Amino acid sequence: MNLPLNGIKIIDFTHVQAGPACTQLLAWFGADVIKVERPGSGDVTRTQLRDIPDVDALYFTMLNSNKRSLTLDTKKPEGKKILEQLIRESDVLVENFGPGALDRMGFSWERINELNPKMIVASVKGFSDGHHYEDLKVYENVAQCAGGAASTTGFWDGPPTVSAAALGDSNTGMHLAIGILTALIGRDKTGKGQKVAVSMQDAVLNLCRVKLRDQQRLDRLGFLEEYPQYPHGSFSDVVPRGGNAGGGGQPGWVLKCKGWETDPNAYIYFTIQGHAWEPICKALGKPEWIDDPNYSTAKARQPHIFDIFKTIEDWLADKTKYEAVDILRKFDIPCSPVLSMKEIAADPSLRASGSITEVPHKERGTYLTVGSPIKFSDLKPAITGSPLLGEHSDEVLAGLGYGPDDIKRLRESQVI
Ligand code: CAO
Repeated sequence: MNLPLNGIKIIDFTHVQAGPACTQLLAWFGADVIKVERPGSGDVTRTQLRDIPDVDALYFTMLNSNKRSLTLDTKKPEGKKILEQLIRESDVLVENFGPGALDRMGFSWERINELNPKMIVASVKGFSDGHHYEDLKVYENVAQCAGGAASTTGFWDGPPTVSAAALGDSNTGMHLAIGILTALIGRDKTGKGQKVAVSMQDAVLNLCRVKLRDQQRLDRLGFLEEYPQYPHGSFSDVVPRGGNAGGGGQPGWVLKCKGWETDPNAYIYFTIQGHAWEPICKALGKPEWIDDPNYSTAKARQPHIFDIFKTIEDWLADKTKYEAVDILRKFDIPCSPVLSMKEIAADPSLRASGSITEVPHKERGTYLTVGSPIKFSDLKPAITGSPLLGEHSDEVLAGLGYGPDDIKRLRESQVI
């Protein structure tokens, strides 16, 4: 299949999640992604949280599909030489090492630009260059705390809370992918490469923009009308944690359905969209609420919104989450069952669309992984299994002109 990124060669100098998520996306769309890994050990996620002894962990396999793996010790002179050769003939180098690691290895932006002025160098770091925390190493939850997500997630009577969604890792990788594609288009116009950087703090913040909106509204008004703290509770001078409240102008909450006592996910998310009030009342069998001045406007409803949610929960008590959504969807009410990972893994629609898919792996058999969430009319990426450590070393080196004897020697001296 002729894929849009065919012909784009990427040196994938990434590890853990943020960088690999970015390069995996580009590999799905046709780029030749060569993952450069330390001989003997490789990406740390190969061994983290293993479910099968001595086999690459799912953490690794689910972030590195469609790639090739080259082992290379880039601190050894011969390893550096090979990396230089790769840089000369590649389009993009992506890395997410700790601050300064690439420079210490001898591959500063200036040096790479000298080797290949068309090269795009894309980096993930915890904080932006020049930030007062620029020297810090960062993992997912650290980024969620630094980007404003943790202080605004959770319940008001509990501590700051991190999300299970990889806002710091995969989200930063997606931002970086957009940056790389933009730089590639820019290079078509200028003929020049450039440095592209995304910090995890900035990528989290970019998703928390409504909370920055709320801080400004709070500064001006002293309250936030859509938060559960309004009108009966109190506000301080910082955006509070709002539990499961809707983040836009629509009140919503996670509501119990039949079976919630034993099933931790027997819930739906229910949204009271302003103009859907009439259908909501009809769906709930409460037609008298439609014109009641205590209920008919969003403002009138807010002081007793939790009583309204309680009434909806009473209505939900004899309905499973699926039955409830099947009724509510007929009334055009924005809602969804709270789905467990087990339900998602078995969801036939997600499988049919390719959003989750089973792929073969040389050592673990097939494994379930995510496919492209981006759908195209003319492209359905085929997801292939992740490479074994160094699986493609020989073929990549042969492509650079190394013969079997050279490769044997490089292996014996642990350069690859
Ligand atoms: N050959 C030789 N050396 C290699 C190598 C290779 N193929 N690949 C990596 N190394 C070396 C690096 O050069 C570095 O050496 P120095 O520290 O001596 O310069 C060393 O390995 C460690 O790299 P690191 O600092 O990136 O690794 P770490 O485990 O200490 O830190 C992490 C991990 C993620 C905290 C850090 O990389 C980081 O902050 N990255 C930026 C933010 C980020 O992406 N975080 C996401 C983490 S989860 O997605």
